Amino acid sequence: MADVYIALGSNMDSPHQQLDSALEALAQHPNIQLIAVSNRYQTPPIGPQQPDFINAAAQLSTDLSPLDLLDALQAIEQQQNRVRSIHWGPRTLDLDILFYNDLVGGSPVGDSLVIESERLTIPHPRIGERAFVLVPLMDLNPQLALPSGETVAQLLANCSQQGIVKTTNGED
Ligand code: A4P
Ligand code: MG
Repeated sequence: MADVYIALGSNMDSPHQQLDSALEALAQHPNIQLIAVSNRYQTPPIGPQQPDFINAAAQLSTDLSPLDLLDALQAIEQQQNRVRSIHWGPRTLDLDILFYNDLVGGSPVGDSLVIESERLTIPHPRIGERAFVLVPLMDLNPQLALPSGETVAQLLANCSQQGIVKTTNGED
């Protein structure tokens, strides 16, 4: 089994509903258990000019390999009409794997797996510089660490949180 943290983001077509549907799809997946979900945050866009995002993070337990989990997340993105066009541009749903920690008998084996393959980089390469990822992760586990040893809490202390606002998952 693995203890996994993912990022959820949307800035098109009712972002809160996009996150609701994604979380429902994750919870219903036979190989995925949804352990915890962070607060949701409205965040200014990084990249081209576009609407603000709604971002959140979730902790999952799964027996899927990292690549099988990526397939599962991309299938959920596809179900929700994700169209890949502009790099870093607007999207109905983005699901990224942040950390993937192997567990044996329920206990952590160590820090996150480190993977650098064509389809997958874990930990996600831009965690350290993105408050829209770190702020939701803080809700779940401030002690998660990059291979450098820097924790989510330490990384966030060096990041601007300007414009990030906690929201309720009500109206868009
Ligand atoms: N890929 C490699 N590693 C991973 C991983 N750990 N998790 C590959 C998921 N996918 C991973 O992703 C492109 C390819 O990355 C995938 O096919 C997979 O094989 P994508 O989702 O199709 O493309 P993308 O999301 O446009 O690119 P990327 O680089 O993932 O963008 P980011 O870094 O996720 O940025 N501003 C705010 N405020 N909030 C946001 O959520 N998001 C982005 C997207 C830009 N600005 C934002 C936000
Ligand atoms: Mg992505």
